[in-house]
Amino acid sequence: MINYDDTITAIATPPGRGAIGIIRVSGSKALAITDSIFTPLRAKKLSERKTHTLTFGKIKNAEMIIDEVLIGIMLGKSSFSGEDTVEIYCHGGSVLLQQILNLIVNKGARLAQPGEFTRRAFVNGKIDLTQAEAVADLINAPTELARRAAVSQLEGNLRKPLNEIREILINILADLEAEIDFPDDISDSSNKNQLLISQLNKIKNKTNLLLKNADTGRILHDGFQIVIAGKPNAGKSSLLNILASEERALVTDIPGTTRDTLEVDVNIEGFPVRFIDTAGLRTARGKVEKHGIARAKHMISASDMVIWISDISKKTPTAKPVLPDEINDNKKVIWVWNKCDLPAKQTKNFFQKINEIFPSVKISAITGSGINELHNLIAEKLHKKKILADDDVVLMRVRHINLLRKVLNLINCSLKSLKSNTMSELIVMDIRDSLNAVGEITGDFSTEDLLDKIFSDFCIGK
Ligand SMILES: Nc1nc2c(ncn2[C@@H]2O[C@H](COP(=O)(O)OP(=O)(O)OP(=O)(O)O)[C@@H](O)[C@H]2O)c(=O)[nH]1
Ligand SMILES: [Mg+2]
Repeated sequence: MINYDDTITAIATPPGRGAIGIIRVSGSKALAITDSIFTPLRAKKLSERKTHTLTFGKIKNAEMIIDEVLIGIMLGKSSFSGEDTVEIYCHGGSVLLQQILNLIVNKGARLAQPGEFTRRAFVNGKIDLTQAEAVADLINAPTELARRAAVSQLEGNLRKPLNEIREILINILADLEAEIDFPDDISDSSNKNQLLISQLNKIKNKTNLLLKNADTGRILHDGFQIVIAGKPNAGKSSLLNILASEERALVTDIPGTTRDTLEVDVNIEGFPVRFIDTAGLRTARGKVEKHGIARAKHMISASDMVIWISDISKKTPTAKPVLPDEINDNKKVIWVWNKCDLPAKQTKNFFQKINEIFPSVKISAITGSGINELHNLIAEKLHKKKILADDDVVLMRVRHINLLRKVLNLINCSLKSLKSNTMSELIVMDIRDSLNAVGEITGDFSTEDLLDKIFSDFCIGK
């Protein structure tokens, strides 16, 4: 169980050399501990200074000077964590930072756990859980679009509609409970039912609106996985290299060159896209290739999209396209004809068949022709999921999405119960569960285990 009463400290800057390094101290003894190792040049001790001031001086271990530093203090509620906070800006050497950190720990601070400063901000009521999660998402944002979505959430754009839903649920609950406690008071039950239905529909609309962009949010948070698959020698690795703009994968004219999967991250119109090169699919020759092909098939089934790459200069042995069973949905396939710099050996009929089933494009991974068209096809699929406006709420975490789907289900159940005149007690239970689910998103209703899980993904010092 985490203790929120002690004073915590951590290096807040990444490891390695840098112009400056930052150490954070937060808690009731932050000022006293730092004062005990700090000699200000002119000004008063830190504990005598006002909030949001900077003080220049020296960090000393007994009489030995460790570094010249600038120290910022933010007191009580006005700090990020909601408690007295000291930030030491020193030179950015890792030995130096470690030494200052050790001094602070020796004076009574505890090393902070990952995300513990943010966790304290949450516990002290400075932010709700959606905003705490947005802090991590902002730091991890792989693209500009993901950054915008995280900032929007940090600004409270998810918190606000959730609070509105919560208010409505609380009102409904109060009315229903009153009805159960004082059944004789029901003056106009059909009117009341109408009101209840309209309130429930209001929640339903708000929840649906939040879930509308869930798909986009998941991609911004987790990335969009595109697997490049096909027969050996079709040009998968060559395509990966051209998409990555560098020679990442080994290319040879020997079929079966690629055994393992190879990943490259590319930004396509703001969406973080991961292309995965895989082993060519055929009857495996040897143990290594067998493992490689199994891995390729696993990647195909877990992917968001498959680029099926086919050599246009080779006659296809079957009259119909044959794709691996792992492609469980034809809609996630883009058919790419590669080697268009060579004469095509396909029948007109076959081309036509492909065009009827899949979006397709002709490219040459050697000359680069058709790559723009392929890029556009991918972007088109992603654009369908594009965020509409800057302040649009985009659910980025599966946790939020699942809990809101639960709310939606419960509200639908309540609506059904009302129509079939089921007892109010059952509706009350559903409304209470909805309230708890909303509370779990915002953190009004949370357990230490849940908080441990959420904050363990954070950096140390945040
Ligand atoms: N003419 C021509 N040759 C290509 C093209 N793309 C790839 N090749 C050649 O085809 C051969 C196989 O290319 P790779 O990119 O290694 O093919 P692969 O699909 O990754 O093959 P495996 O890893 O064996 O499954 C190499 O000799 C490439 O130079 C193309 O567009 N045109
Ligand atoms: Mg290859």
